[in-house]
Amino acid sequence: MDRRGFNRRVLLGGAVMATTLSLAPEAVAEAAAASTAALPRTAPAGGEVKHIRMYAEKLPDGQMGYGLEKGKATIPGPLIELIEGDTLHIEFENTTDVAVSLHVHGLDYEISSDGTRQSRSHVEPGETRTYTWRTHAPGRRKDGTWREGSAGYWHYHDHVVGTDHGTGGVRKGLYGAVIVRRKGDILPDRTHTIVFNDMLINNRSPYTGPDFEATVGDRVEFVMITHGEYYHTFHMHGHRWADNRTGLLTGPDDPSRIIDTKIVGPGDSFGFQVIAGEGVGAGAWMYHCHVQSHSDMGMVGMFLVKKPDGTIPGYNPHDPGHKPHEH
Ligand SMILES: [Cu+2]
Repeated sequence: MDRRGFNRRVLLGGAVMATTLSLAPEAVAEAAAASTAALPRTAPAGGEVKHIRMYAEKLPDGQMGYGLEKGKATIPGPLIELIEGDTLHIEFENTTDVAVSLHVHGLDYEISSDGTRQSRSHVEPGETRTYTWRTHAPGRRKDGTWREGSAGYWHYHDHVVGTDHGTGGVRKGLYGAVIVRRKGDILPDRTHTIVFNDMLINNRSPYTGPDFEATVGDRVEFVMITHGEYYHTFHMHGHRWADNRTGLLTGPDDPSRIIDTKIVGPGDSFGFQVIAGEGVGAGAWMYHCHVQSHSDMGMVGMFLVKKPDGTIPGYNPHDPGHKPHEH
């Protein structure tokens, strides 16, 4: 925990204790318990200039991926996290034998970082190009109107493999998640990326997950992206979220709808955080596309929420329970 988070926690803890004196005994006990619970960490102010290297690679199975190190490309590509005000320079090397690119949604970039053939911002085989992504905090324009900030659950993908829209690159796995946070946003314990790409999840074979592990009480964040030809309904069992920028309610008066399904289409992205097993406990909680024929064809994975002792009630890892069953 950073010093800022620690100070905040101490101050809030003290405030809670001070106000408990005039409350009923059960309220005092509850407040005391709350004061000992760790408050979530929050995003600090942005404004940093960051540099990373990124590679586009062909994978042994014929798919393609982005990676931060040579030989370590993954599908989805690396999760990129920024805070409003940050700038990211990506020195991008194409190790493949076809032209590739990096095109991002939601962030600020000049046309030279568009990642398209049409703007000559793609990268030929063996070549390197620096893409620059900028972000900004919300604020008032000179004309008095309000300008949104960059914060959101966004994504990047190839825009040139196969066609001038990157249809071949996206199909083969050239995509990944970008999170831009706002100062003060709650930080998760970990983040997972789920991509519905045509009828597959993260380009894996049907019925092979991906599965994600957590322990009851963990604050887990999901970024959900859709690519390909189809519309889907993302659904997670046992957990809900707010249909807003962060997936979290900002307070008792936040009017955001609480949902556990979301209709998604190609190019979409959203994200949310859950407290693993909150109110429902440990379990092998399915997430899947809720279009029935899609889930039946294997668009399903598991959110494996363990008890503190590491066990998951009713779950046998050798029988994952999400393989097709005949009835
Ligand atoms: Cu679907």
